[in-house]
Amino acid sequence: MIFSQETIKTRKEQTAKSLEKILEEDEVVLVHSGTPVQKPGGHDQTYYFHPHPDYYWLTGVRRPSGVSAYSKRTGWVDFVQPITREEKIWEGGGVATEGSDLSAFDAWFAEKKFSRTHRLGQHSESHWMNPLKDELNVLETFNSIRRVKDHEEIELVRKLAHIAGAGYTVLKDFIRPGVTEREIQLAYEGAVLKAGSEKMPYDTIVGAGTNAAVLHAMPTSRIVKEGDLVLVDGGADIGDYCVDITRVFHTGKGFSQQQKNIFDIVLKAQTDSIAMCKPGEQWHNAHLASARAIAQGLKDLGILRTSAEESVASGAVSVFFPHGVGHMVGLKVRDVGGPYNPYPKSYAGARVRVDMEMKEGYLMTFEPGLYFIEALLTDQETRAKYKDAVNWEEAMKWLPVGGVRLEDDVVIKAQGNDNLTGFIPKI
Ligand SMILES: [Mn+2]
Repeated sequence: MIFSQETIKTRKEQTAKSLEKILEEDEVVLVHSGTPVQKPGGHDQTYYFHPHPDYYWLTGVRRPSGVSAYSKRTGWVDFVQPITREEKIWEGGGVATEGSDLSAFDAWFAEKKFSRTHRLGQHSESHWMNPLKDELNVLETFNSIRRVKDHEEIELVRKLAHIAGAGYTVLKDFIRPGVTEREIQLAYEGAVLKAGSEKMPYDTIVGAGTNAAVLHAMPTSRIVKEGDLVLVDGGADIGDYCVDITRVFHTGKGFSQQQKNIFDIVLKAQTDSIAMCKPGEQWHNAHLASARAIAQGLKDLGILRTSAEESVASGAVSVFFPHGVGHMVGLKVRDVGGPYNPYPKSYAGARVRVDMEMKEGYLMTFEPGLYFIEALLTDQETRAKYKDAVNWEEAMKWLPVGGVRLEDDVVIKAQGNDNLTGFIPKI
């Protein structure tokens, strides 16, 4: 168990207090762990099991099939799958967890005769009993607590930041002309796994030269050339908790003037958004702060023709900064990001999926980026839309830079945000 019993107890008490306000006397909330997914044609093989984050956060238990039930009448009642004989033989046992035997659940549930059941976590389709809007109410009550990270969560992520830091330290010397993107991936992942990461929280992104402009660049056999900028977006993971970090590297002799110009703009975009993001602030204002810095920088370089304000208002800046400035991170790389929002609004031309007010204790990534994406710069529709706002001829000259993204994981605080990954050098 990563989290102490005391922390788990606090989480349950806090959740119960909030659920009490919205539940009727005989309603129940069931939080499900989920079941492993079988590999197609894999017979007895399953994909690596991740307990549903809602269940894991609440219980600290990683076993499949568990159910935590809450009602005003019963308080929290846990049902867990006992460790089987097969598990002991094939997998070496596992950690026994507290709770009633799962086989007693059906009888318990029938006996309580709850008037309504709300289900959270991963459960089978046949368990779906309530209209969606009821689920959302319970889910939002639950997630509003989960969004605020507790002390043990923050300390775990801080530890992960140092583990990832070991990987970035190795890359500083490793990235030289002649190595491939794949070798960079292996060097990074090898270092963080050695340093204590259990697995990678997401596919490590490595982009050299123009590949740095590929937002989700998967490492290829491309060989790093003298003067290439290399972008690496890699994390570290313990118990599904993670960090999400992006840095850029040069090949040993420093950045070219063009690369440095773009780097400086992105660094300012990140600093500006982190500085203005306080409890009570809307997250989309952090996005706008970064967009403004990028728009101003591109105006100064003669790549955008319109003023920073105009480029943000028209969305022209999104030709170079096409994604949102960040997301909630912690328990998985996309942690509970905000109330269910199927129709995200656009800000500065980019769809910003996380759109909510910041609270003390939220853990957010700040990852502004500035890219020269050939597909976008040559797209006829984009060119027509921002015809006069962009100096297209000038923009094309910057294609070899690829792109720069800088990403850190920051705890929002009333007095000075806590950048957990900020100690990892930016250059
Ligand atoms: Mn990210």
